[in-house]
Amino acid sequence: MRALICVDIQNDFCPGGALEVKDGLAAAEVANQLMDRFDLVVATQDWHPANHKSFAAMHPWRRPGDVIELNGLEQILWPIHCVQGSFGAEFVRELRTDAFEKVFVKGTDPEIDSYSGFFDNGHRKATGLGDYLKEKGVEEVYIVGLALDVCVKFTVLDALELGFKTYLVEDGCRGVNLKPKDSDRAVMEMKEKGTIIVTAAEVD
Ligand code: VGL
Ligand code: ZN
Repeated sequence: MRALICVDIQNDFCPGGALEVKDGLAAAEVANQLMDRFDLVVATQDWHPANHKSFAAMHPWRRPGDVIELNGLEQILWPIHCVQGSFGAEFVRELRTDAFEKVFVKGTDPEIDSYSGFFDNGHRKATGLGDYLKEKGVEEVYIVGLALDVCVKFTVLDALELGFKTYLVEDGCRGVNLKPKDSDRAVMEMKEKGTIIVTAAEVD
């Protein structure tokens, strides 16, 4: 049993959004193409309360891109994005959301960020995605979405740690690249840790 995990393909991560990723809509296109090849399709959704402490605006004098310590963890500060119920938090219109068997929200606790679709950044709480996939008998996961160097990367690394055979569909991802080479570095790290890097055309 194999599953496709669509990570954070939301308006705020696409061009025009609050935390836009260059060519982000390409992730929706590739995800749509792949869905029919999978037994199970799930999604993650970045879903922050308006007072989430990953937002630079919650900290006097701080700017997006600054790094602070938040409850014992290093935290990059972001623009306000993916606020629960807002347009920016919705999946992009192009995405075939009807194919999602289940959606897992993350980043709901204002005190801790959650890049991975499986756990928060402190590995304190699970979203339920890991148990859900195991209950369904999933052994292999294919991951697409946004942003390659943030939430996709951490979702991939947790999938490996949970024992899934993990594939990154590289052309179905785009990165934020706060630093120019972040996406390249992220792919290298995922590969070194055992991720199989494929293109959508290689998924049968
Ligand atoms: C993400 C930064 C903050 C992502 C989410 O989905 O990659 N990045 N929140
Ligand atoms: Zn976020």
